[in-house]
Amino acid sequence: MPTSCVEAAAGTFKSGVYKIHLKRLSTSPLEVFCSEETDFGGWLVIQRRISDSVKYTQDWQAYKDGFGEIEGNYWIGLEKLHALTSSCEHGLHIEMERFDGENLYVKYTEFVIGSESERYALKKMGNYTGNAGDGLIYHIYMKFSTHDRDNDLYEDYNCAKYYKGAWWFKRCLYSHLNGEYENKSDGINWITIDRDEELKFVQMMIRPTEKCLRRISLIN
Ligand SMILES: [Ca+2]
Repeated sequence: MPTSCVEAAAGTFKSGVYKIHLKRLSTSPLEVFCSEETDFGGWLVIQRRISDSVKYTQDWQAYKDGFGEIEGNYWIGLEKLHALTSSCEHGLHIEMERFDGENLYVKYTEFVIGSESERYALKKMGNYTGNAGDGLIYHIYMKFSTHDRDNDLYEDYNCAKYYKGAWWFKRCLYSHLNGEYENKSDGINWITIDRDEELKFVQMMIRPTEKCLRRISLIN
């Protein structure tokens, strides 16, 4: 059983739903969407926004477990994100599309999400490359916040409640990809593109680094 999209889609090089095995998860094997379209493929989709059909104003338990549809609007779940990114080094790739049709992306060489006792903090991001600007570095070391679990840095203010979503909020944000779909002022936002613009399409994906893949091949 493959442990990543790199292995799962290696035979076909086709995007789609595959099963991978995760030692740390009781829900293993896990069905995941692997994207082969971008950057040599092997990317596992952890979040996607394509329409307003799924609400992202969900609570802590929903963000922990995951919600949505694997081929549509989707959130993989923080527990899986922690298991994946803490077991082996991963990079992060985010694809974004503006309503005028322009495609933008960002890439980070590392992506590590802490455990639930660490409030699923954004622990590592590595180096940035891309053409959308670095809208995530502001959020490093922040804990994850939902409307019912306020872990942001404002004492008397609930960022998740105000921005109707969930993210690694600080005071409050430079990006928020779980924002409301088609909310013009405070929606799905990546501020280094434009503070008052919301995005038509977003897809967050992770992939094991070469270092991780080398280690796996040595163990097996
Ligand atoms: Ca607060």
